[in-house]
Amino acid sequence: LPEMVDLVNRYKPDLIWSDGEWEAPDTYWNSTEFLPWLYNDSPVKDQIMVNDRWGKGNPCNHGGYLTCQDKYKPATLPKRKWEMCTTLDKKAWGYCTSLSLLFLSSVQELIEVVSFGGNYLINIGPTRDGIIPPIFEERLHSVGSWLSINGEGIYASNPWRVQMEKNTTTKSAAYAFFTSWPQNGVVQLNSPIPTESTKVTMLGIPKLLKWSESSVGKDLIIALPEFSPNIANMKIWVLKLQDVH
Ligand SMILES: *[C@@H]1O[C@H](CO)[C@@H](O)[C@H](O)[C@H]1NC(C)=O
Ligand SMILES: CC(=O)N[C@H]1CO[C@H](CO)[C@@H](O)[C@@H]1O
Repeated sequence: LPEMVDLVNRYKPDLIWSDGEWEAPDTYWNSTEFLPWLYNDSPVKDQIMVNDRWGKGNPCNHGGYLTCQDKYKPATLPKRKWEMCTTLDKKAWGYCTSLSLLFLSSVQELIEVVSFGGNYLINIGPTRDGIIPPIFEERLHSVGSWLSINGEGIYASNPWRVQMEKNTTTKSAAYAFFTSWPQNGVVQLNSPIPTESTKVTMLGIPKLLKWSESSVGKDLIIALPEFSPNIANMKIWVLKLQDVH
């Protein structure tokens, strides 16, 4: 408890990610003393955020936001803010010399998590002397360069009414993410309902795309640009749909 109080007073964190709670109840860990102090009297009481691992039985029940178990991914839209915490090395949270099961890209998982209203935490293990190996650096940079073009559909977005077509929405637009370029150059979406003022663009490309509504099934049919742009070397493109229901 004194160490936790010291950490907070000294470093004034925005977020505390507690772990290892399963060994004992929250009363044993003194979480029941620490958390009230943190939220009521600490120097970070107005901005602090915590996860849900503060004692046996807490995860998925109590907490600032829910992490449940590692690599947790809900099947339906959760009522509360949640987080998927996962690793770039499929097998390890710490640095492991074999690195044999490295994920090629995290962007697809990122958009799935965000479409369900989650936060995405990617763990990488630094080496024993504190270095982030270049292979991890490359993976993180590639997520960053994809976000520099497509982040508009990720940051400050809220889950849309439909998740399976992987849409998120801000106040003014819905975003549709797709991961394979259709051979006929046409994307067909059956959830968004267009209006007379609907505008469709692809993030990273300035011009408006042509769209129409199919007579059968009322699908929104969108003509993609003639060539598939190589957006940040990643085969995940984002359509921005303005004025759809
Ligand atoms: C909880 O706080 C008490 C009183 O400060 C202390 O004796 C005990 O070691 C703390 N428990 C843990 C697990 O840190
Ligand atoms: C989880 C969720 O919202 N699923 C919905 C996704 O969209 C399909 C079809 O539009 C619905 O049937 C699902 O319920």
